[in-house]
Amino acid sequence: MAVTETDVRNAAPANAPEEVIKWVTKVAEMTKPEKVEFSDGSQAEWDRLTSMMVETGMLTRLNPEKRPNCFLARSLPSDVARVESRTFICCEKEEDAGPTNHWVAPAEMKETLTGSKGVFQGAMKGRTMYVVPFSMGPLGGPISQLGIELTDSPYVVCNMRIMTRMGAGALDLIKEGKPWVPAVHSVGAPLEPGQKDVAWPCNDEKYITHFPETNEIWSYGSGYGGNALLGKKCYALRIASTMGRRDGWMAEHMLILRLTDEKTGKQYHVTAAFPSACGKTNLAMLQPTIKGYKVETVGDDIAWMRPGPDGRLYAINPEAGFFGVAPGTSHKTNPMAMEAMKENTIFTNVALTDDGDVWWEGCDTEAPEHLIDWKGQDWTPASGEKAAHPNSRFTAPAKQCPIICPDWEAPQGVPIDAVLFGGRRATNIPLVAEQYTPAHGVFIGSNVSSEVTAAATDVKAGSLRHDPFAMLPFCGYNMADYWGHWLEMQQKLGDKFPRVYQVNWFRKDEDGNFLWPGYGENSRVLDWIVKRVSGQVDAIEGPTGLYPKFEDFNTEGIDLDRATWDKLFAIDPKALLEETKDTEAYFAKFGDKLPQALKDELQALRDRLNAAL
Ligand code: SAT
Ligand code: MN
Repeated sequence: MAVTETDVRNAAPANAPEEVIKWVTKVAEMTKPEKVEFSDGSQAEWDRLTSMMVETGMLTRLNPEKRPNCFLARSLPSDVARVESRTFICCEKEEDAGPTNHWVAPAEMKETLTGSKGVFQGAMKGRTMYVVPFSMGPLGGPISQLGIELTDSPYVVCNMRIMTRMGAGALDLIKEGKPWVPAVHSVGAPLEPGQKDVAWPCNDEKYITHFPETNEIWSYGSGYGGNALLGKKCYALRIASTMGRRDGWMAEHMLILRLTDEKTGKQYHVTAAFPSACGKTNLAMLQPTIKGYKVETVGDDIAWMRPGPDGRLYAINPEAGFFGVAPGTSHKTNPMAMEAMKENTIFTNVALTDDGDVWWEGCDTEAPEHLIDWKGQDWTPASGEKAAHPNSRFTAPAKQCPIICPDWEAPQGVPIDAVLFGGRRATNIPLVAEQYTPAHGVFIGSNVSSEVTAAATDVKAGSLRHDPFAMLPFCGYNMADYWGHWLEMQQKLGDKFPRVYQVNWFRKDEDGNFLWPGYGENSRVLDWIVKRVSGQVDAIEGPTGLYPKFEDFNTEGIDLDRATWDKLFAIDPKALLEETKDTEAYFAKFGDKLPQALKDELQALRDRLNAAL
């Protein structure tokens, strides 16, 4: 029996607005779920759904003594990360999506998705359609935004409960008439009567689609991460970036941290953009190795920033949890993340130990004699394969991080003092460089490139690619217009706009060894940045920006000699001049939309490099 409006009405809580009931009914009539359920975000609901998934084999309950209220999910090998080639921006004009996005006209994509032969027709057959109201940002906050995700995946519901403020409170705000974004998600695996479900339903055909002009999200075929948790990349970055452009704010792929100078009590707030899986979570939870500083985490992935009443730029973390990369995370590299995932956490695609705990490459312990790997197979150290997928993840509540900032839920956000851009660059990009001018700061962001990681399935890991502002797969409109928006925001805020820094933790020597220890030692770089923004030290003019003087850099307790320092800042002007040709070609893709200021900055860089030859 098909779900009717009456069924939806009966399933809906008292605070469900009429327009929501109408919309849910419409989607149910098309996708034909067996039933509809409204999520309230309660513990009872979590307990019920996780128990149900344990029964159906979608989740494994971990040992409650080692990991209370924690679960492990294993996806299909064909569904382990974002799929950029199947991610679409559907606006009326192709040029508004720009050359870095996949574009399909809205009407055409709607036909593919919801037309009479559309993929969503009957997509939820045999499944429950969950109605998941959520807020990105603290409930009712001035920078926060609302949404409702319809999904046929209980795994998504439970992840959304960790990653967003999900449930009754968000629906109350929608009832009050606050705007909200409709987001529809299906794993694309309808069940015929009597058909047995599989542990990880999904479809080989995938569509991750965004309609920025009507603020809609439709996602089909994947149950994994950013493809399916639609509040994250789809809403908080792609849709929100277009909203921000319209309304004078910014949605950025950035962590947010607070650095407190313990001597003076002065607080600084820093945001930092790195491509996916380049250690943003580690930097957000940094344990300073130098004395006198305390770091607290506001967010590890996304920042929404708005000018505040004092003309400064204020940031909130729109998320409520961390969806962090597991491999490489240990008490050595990130003890605070390890603490955050002690309980109430969903692990996806890590390995299972014989005593019901989780394991991954680069965790605290050597590989045990036996594991069940991420594919559900027996594994031994002799297997020769990774036990955990390189993009395996933990979904953990942010409030469980021991150094979560007391103001992480401050509705008005925290004032930003500096913005960092980084990537994985083995050569030629110095440890840290400060912008010459605000426009140079935008040039630095536009010129980010990085060695590709495992966060997307369909880009070649290890290759170097442009990833401007670490937003390449996340900008909901033309990237050149996005650069223009940055320039505009800078102009609007004048000298109150945070200074931009380029950082590179990943530089290697001739033998391929990292020159910089990274992790907690990155506090030394933050220390210099703080000294700069508070006017305590001056800097050296270098070809790519302003560099620290060796004597101003805190080297106490670290074995950093002058020779290594010189290597960390060495520039090969010839090689970089060569690279500017590549930047020029990249910029040329944007045609007339490329802001003149960036052309000028490219020329200025060339002039400085030529002078350094
Ligand atoms: O997009 S995900 O949330 O799956 C992970 C990422 O790319 O940072
Ligand atoms: Mn990310």
